[in-house]
Amino acid sequence: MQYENPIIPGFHPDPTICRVGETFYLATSSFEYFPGVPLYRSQNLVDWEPIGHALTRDAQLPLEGARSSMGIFAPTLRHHDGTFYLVTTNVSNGGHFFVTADDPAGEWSDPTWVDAPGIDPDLFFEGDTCYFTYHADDPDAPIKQAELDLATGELGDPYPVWEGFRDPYAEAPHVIERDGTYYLLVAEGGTHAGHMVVAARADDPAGPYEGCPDNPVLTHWGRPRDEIRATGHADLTVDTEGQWWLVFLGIRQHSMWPRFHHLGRETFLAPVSWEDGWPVVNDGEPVTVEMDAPLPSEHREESTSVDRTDTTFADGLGVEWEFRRNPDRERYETGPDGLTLHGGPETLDEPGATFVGRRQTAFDCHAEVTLDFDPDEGEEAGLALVMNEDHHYQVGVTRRDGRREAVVRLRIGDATEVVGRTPVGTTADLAVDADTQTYRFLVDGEEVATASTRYLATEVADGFTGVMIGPYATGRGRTCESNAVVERFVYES
Ligand code: 6LW
Repeated sequence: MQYENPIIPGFHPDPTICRVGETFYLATSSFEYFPGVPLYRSQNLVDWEPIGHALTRDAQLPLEGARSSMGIFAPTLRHHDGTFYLVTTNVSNGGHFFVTADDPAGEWSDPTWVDAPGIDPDLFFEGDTCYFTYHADDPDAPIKQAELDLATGELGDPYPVWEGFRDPYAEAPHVIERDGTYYLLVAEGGTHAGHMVVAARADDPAGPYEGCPDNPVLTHWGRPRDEIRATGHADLTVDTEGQWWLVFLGIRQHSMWPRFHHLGRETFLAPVSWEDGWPVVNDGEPVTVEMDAPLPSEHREESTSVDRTDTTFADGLGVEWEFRRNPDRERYETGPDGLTLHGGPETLDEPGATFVGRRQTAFDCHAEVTLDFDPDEGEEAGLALVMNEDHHYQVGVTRRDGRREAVVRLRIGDATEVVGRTPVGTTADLAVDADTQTYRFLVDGEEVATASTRYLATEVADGFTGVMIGPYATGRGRTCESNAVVERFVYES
């Protein structure tokens, strides 16, 4: 059956997957965004339904002071004895912890904290033992393991399980069992062009592990012209037909030179076969956008090509919406008028700005807000494209020298520039039309300015996330007196 990669487009790095019955569940890392750790569900590994987040309460996800691309790093999602476990690391507050749930679409527990260094924790259950395997931030022993007491979060004495293939910074370990053999998947080479997946196996979950003679089992290193690059950080699952699958992160780079990517690291899928007891990914071939593989159940061709949000916020914020760090909830009111934003003194140049976004999931997309806003002098509200506090673009309504106008402002590192202005009424349609290279900003249907996508790309902005699109409001140094009402938001790729 044909399917398209990425299976979950837009900023969805470090995917982890498990299957319960005929349903697959997948989670990705979320860094400074709240709620944290988005969760998805699928029957066929290609059509994924968002079912919410694992970390929905401030007590689970303290992001106070989290710098951009810090906060929540890679998770592992597993199911054991009727309970879902999600283990991850808040690198900004508290370190490793796990939460549990009976239904991943429901509420998850408060954290059980686990005291160990490093990132990328994994859980593997065998009998009454839970093995906690992690990147230990120790070049002499990058991947360590210890037995975990699930009741207390206490760890036994850690021990090294594998020195890795060739990179002292081996990370992202996952232990998976197949036919009585224990496999260790690890990422090496860093999360950019050198990224790779390497494998090892053992007769016991605690090792000793021997490396696959054909490592790396997946890499796009050395393929600079491929659209898909940086493949790595993988997790394995098997479907009900016994077909194995690898989910992993990758990037889709712009087709022109030099290569940039601004959608972030996305989630990809490839089939896995086994030869001499070792995993072979996609028959040893590079992963492509168009794939053909024996999916576990019917896949509706058209379903993955359109990602659409069209909302008046009458039912509140859907699961696709996330805030940058823990939000001041009084600044966001949904109801029959739409989403009312109360701008604070913070602009998008600083943490705490009034902004809520959803992922940009395709190079070619359209986003639009219908905004009802009559600003006082210096107040502003509109539609923003955000990578981080130092790299963001926005089209907003403001008042300057008594005149109400729409402005297009670009923040690119140390430079901030207003690149377009036009008079505007108290109700305005503010839109962005995007393709691979360019964002076009429109006010009431008329193009006001354009900007290159490349200056929001990871290669410029750095970091682990991807562009988020959504409404913002700011008093630009003081609290807004005027409320900005987003009557409607539309996003379509
Ligand atoms: C993730 C680690 C990594 O925890 O980046 O490049 C971190 N590899 O595995 C954030 O995605």
